[in-house]
Amino acid sequence: MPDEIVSFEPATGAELWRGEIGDVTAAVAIAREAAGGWARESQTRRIELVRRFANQVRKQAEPFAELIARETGKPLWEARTEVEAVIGKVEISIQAYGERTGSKKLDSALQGQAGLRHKPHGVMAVLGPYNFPAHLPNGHIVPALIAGNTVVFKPSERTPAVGAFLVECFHAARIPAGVVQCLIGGPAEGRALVEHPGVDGVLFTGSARAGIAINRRLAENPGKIVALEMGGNNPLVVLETPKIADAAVLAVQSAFTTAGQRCTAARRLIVLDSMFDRLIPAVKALAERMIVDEPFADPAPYMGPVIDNETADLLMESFVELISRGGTAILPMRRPREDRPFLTPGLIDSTGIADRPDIELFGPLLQIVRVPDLDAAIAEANATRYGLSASLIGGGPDDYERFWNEIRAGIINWNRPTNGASSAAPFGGVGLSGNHRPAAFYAADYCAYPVASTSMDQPRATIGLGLTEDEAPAEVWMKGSPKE
Ligand code: UN1
Repeated sequence: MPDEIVSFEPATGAELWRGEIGDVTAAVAIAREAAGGWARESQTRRIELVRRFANQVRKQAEPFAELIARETGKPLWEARTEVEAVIGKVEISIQAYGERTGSKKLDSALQGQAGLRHKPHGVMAVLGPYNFPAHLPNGHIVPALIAGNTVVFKPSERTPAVGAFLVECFHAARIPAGVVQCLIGGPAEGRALVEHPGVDGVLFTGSARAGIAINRRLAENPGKIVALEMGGNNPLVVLETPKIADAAVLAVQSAFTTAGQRCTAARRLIVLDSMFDRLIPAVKALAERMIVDEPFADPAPYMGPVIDNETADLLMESFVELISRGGTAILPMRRPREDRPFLTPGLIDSTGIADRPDIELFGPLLQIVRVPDLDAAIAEANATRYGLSASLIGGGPDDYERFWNEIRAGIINWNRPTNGASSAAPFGGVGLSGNHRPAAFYAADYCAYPVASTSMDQPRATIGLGLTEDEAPAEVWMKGSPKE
């Protein structure tokens, strides 16, 4: 077993970072040790500290963005938006904590007081993805800290440098080292962390396969809270619209932003037969114009490489596989450099494929499915075990109303992309996309549990019924029982 994790820049293949694999048991022990003190800190103090964290990130915004761009391969302009999202998360999470899990008085018919307050779970394990190596784990870490939990964060083994940088920003804000830790490791450390009895909750963002494995491992631990943010096979339906150029832009933005490595990326462009000949050439022309290059290139690229060569190999194989099953290449996906994971956007008409595989192909590959009408479009859009995001383009308000009612997904948009979901809204889906613990604005919900209380200053109690009147022992215990 290697005792180090090494990360390489996808764009160049150069080694970027290496670090020793962490000790799961030691990290959990430290987090447990810190948990009591952190939970007892005043709410005001915890909020002050996470605000200070936001300032730290702001101070380091440019080196942070450069590191994200290097380690993921995403364009620098996009890495900068990720850093902004990390900063923005703090105020949103403070507001969400108050709205979703604050304390309140409850109406009480009885004397005394009734109230609702929330408590932290204790030690939270956060398992991060590589596509947003800072923003998505941060979306678990910040709400967890505000609620009073301590955190052991294991970044993806493909993006450990960004994970370590993020945690250094928390420490630079003087959040104690034991309150949030970065645990470097691969799948074995992830498993050990999930199963560790000292961990009270597991907050995961990644593939459905890994999420299901976590769920299985915790099947006999119903007491651990588990939040799974998984993938999608997201549909983008295009009905009649005169705005062809805009529809094409929405399609390529939805499918190819972050080289298609977004859980919310459109995977299936479901288009009316009557729109096909107008829309598809426009989508193709736009996709052909997209610059694919290293993150710091000038002119700036739309897409960088995918995360590694193995992933690029798999995507190229998937493209070929779809063609061999009856798909028609509209724009073949290409790999301009054999040794690096750059991929140009691919478009396949998959209408002719009999059993289209319902899988998440995590890269710049968009399948097109032709349908005769809205009924068929909705049926096709729902033909997936996932249910994260879905968009409708064109049509009228009644079409959107129907689409909204009949589509099974946690994000349903009209004339907007499938991706770019707001941090100020709940973020999650149905089916294989999650376990009904939406993140973003609702992350507060899984970071604390509700405690209902009734209270009085003094014990004061009487029993009004069912007692003898004169304090004599009762002679009849049960109706009909023989008297002695
Ligand atoms: C996306 O749109 O692709 O804060 C991800 C969050 C969400 C993530 C969105 N805004 O969790």
